[in-house]
Amino acid sequence: ATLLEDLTVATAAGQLAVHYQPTVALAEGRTTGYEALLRWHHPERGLVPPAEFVPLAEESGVIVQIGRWVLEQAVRQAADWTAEAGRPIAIAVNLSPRQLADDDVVDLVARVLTTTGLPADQLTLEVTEGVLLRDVDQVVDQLRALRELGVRIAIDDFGTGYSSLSYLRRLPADIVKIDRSFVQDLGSEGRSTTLVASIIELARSLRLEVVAEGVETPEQHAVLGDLACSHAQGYLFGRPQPAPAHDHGPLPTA
Ligand code: G
Ligand code: G
Ligand code: NA
Ligand code: MN
Repeated sequence: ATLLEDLTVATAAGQLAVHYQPTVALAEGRTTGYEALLRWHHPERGLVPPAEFVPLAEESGVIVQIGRWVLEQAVRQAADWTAEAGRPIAIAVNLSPRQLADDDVVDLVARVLTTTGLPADQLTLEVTEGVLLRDVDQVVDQLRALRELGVRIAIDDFGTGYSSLSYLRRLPADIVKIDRSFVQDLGSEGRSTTLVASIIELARSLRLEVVAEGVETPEQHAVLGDLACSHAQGYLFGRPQPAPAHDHGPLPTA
């Protein structure tokens, strides 16, 4: 079978898993939420990286079904963690261009929030500049409708695209995630530090929250603290990991 044929049955076969990576509020130094990251345990090939199968899923459209499953799992998990922790635990879910273009996405998100009881402001949907390669007016309409539900929108991998500033202008957003390629050189390379400082300042002026991605060292952490960066993710704080194992069962469909 081809990789795509295998992927088409992977959800039903229980081969997909959602892993969770913490997001930390730097001032308080505690976890405020998690990003959901998809994993595929292929029966013969082993762990297939998302970089290999997400583009395939996107191109074929299978991402719509898979993405719905990820959203259901992740939002349910955040609702459980919130109940266990006794404080709000946020969840960020990646939304591909195709998923965002899907007519049902707003209803789907609304239904998953209702079913799980997770407050809408605890869900962030992450999009990349790839969404601008589609019908921009439709994308903006969908993002507005999602925000009207109370959900937050994050621009992922910020700074790496050809048009980062233009998508800040065009897309309704609440959060920018600074791509890890900038964070990598923090402290050791003057230009990267200046660039990250500028992105943080820009975000502040636009009243956007900032998440620095890919923080691996105490030095990077310290520089981000000096720059008053609000949130961060990275191996220093936690790797993507499976949620504590217990079966949540299928979500009832409305
Ligand atoms: O998970 P890393 O661990 O390897 O993720 C690699 C890429 O796959 C990232 O660009 C990430 O945004 C994407 N990705 C991971 N999980 C999902 C998902 O649930 N949906 C979509 N659309 N992309 C995902
Ligand atoms: O494109 P997106 O930002 O959604 O993808 C996140 C990717 O970054 C995932 O593949 C995740 O496993 C990876 N990642 C998360 N934290 C770190 C880190 O500290 N270092 C590196 N190298 N990768 C990271
Ligand atoms: Na992401
Ligand atoms: Mn990213």
